[in-house]
Amino acid sequence: MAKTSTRGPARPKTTTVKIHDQTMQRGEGGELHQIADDDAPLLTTAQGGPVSDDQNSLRVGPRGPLVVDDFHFREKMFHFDHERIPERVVHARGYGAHGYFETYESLADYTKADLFQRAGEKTEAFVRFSTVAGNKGSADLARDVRGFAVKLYTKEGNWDLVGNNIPVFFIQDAIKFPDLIHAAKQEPDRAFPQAQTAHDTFWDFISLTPESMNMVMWIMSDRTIPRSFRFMEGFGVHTFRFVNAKDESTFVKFHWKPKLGLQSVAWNEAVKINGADPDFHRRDLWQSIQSGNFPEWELQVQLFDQEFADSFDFDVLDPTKIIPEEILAPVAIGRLVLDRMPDNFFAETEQVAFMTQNVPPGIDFSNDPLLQGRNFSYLDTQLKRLGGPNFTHLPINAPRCPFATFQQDGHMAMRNPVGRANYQPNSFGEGPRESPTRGFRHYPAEEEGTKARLRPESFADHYSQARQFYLSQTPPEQRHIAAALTFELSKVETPVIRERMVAHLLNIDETLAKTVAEKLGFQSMPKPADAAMPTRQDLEPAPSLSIVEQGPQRFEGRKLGILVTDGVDAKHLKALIAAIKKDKAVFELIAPKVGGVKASDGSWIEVHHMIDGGPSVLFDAVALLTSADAMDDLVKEATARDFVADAFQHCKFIGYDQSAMPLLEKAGIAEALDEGVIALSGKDGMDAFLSSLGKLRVWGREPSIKQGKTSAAK
Ligand code: HDE
Repeated sequence: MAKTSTRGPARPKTTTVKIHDQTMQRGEGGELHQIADDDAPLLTTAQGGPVSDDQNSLRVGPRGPLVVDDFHFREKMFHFDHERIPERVVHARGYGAHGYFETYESLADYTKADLFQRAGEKTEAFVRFSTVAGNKGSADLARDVRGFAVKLYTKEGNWDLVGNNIPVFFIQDAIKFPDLIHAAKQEPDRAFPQAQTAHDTFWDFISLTPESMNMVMWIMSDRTIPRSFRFMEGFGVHTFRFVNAKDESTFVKFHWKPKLGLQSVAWNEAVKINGADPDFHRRDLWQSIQSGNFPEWELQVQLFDQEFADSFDFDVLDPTKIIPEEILAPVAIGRLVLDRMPDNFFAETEQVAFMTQNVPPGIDFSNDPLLQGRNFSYLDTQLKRLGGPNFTHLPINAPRCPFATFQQDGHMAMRNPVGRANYQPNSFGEGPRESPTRGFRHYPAEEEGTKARLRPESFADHYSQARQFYLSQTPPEQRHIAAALTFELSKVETPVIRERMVAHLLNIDETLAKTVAEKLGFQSMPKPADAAMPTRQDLEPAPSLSIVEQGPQRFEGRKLGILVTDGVDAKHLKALIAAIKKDKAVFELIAPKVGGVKASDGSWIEVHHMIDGGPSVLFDAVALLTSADAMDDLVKEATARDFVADAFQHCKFIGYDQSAMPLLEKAGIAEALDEGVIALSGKDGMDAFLSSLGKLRVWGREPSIKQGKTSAAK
């Protein structure tokens, strides 16, 4: 029988090493140990037990088996194996930030909601932006609707305004939502494509759902490829009610307007951004908040009564329709500022639970069947995702106002009521009480009718607003819609689905339908789709529907990419950077090597990216501050040529130092220079470049690029 030693095993021999400014222990196997000292806290298990060694699991002999009484290993692995929770069934990919909402003026005439009673009142907020179809790890610039979900922690409980960046929706009845989402997400047999609608099942469903045609125009527009969350509008979509202290109701539609104006990217650019930086939108929000450039939106409301609602042919309860802002001007009632990133993505952004049914007294629902279906659905999804009924105990979901319920127990209960009476009424004088005056009272709408499954006739006009949206776009935006439809339908393998879509387009705009049919290579045009109601031809175009019309006319909040080389004129660079900062914009430097460049005055300039890592798609405009000496090498770099060619193709403003001319030539644009390619020579050149930047894009360049009018294409 082997002798058992009464002594413990010999302690492994360790040596002390210095790595940068950290003192560590190197174990016998070469592994590094960070040992607790007065400055660093002691590592423990989740039960609080102190841990002696987190690098090596417990084993018998140096090369022997692991042993099961290693409770530290077991607990660490157990927890790791359970780190994931189900991703959201829709809107899985998202990013959030904290901030506040500030009320402009009292809205007491319209609503008794406490947050709208006092001018200057600030209410804590959390906002989560998202894409709809893609999985949690999908790229940010998928063509998709963006979620714009706002949680306001009011003094009368949480108000969740769970909206999108598009004011209409695909369907009119919540019962169709599972079908829509099944069709949009990856196909069930092959599990692709994810995060895109360019596939058969989506367009099959859409082409058989005429009520989605208005939304189709919106999703094929550049609204679904936003440049930044910061440059997007948000919409409550449905008609809600404000209810005042006299129990009078006013219909209300909510619109978030970005202070920095609207902006989207080009489709070819979006595709490349997804490769260059799949976290483009996350990084953008992170960087702007961390650097103190807090994004801001104004909350505007369209207010109307039943009589006004009745003046339309369409129904204000139909979420596929808008009331154009030109017909009913929105009123600004407050502003939302995002000024703090979460400390922890999972704890806050992933675990935040939005629910449309969270409304404070003074805000109520209309009979929009989509909204009412949502009010029913959102609670289930939180239970599934967060694992139990106590998700309101999580700090991100807990109200900030005092609250008291008789709810108890359940998974992970962290907050159980004290005392004997856990019910009411009770004889012990314990626990919270209801209040007929301060409590939420549902608006006493009078309803009547026969119980039936039906769609009202007032929901039957599927094309008029789709046409109005299309006709409200500027020519480049109309081109983008045609191109997007062509691209998406070109990915549809079943010809009859393509034809059915073009048949719908014929009811929207004949030129659009013909353009798409021609680009798809149709041999003949289909007949227009059978329409429940004819398309109205008399709806006035509404400029508020165009992104370009609402452009900011300034470069604030945008990013200039400055390509520099050794020998860059230091004074010139400094002047450009100062001017960009003055415009409240930001810049990043790109160079052949990430270590930096030596400027003309001998100073060393550190840069943000090497050219491969900082392609021009990541910037709103670019400047080429080069030197003649560096040009020989630079023109040989394919990525440097792409940097310029892409910026040109994506209709960006390009400022260049004369030394960069050979690069423009190699990029194939030297002979196609237009008003967007500006020589930075002298103060005049610099001023011309800077004052152009606010236009953001030279869309007028686009047709000539499409026709290949660059020297490279000749
Ligand atoms: Fe949602 N939706 N939705 N939705 N929705 C969810 O809730 C649902 C709809 C929207 O950042 C889910 O917590 C139904 C319209 C946003 O966490 C789920 C219907 C609009 C977010 C759900 C709709 C939205 C969601 C999935 C049809 C724009 C992300 C995870 C009646 C006005 C919120 C979750 C976040 C999330 C159901 C339609 C916006 C399953 C049944 C219309 C921004 O409950």
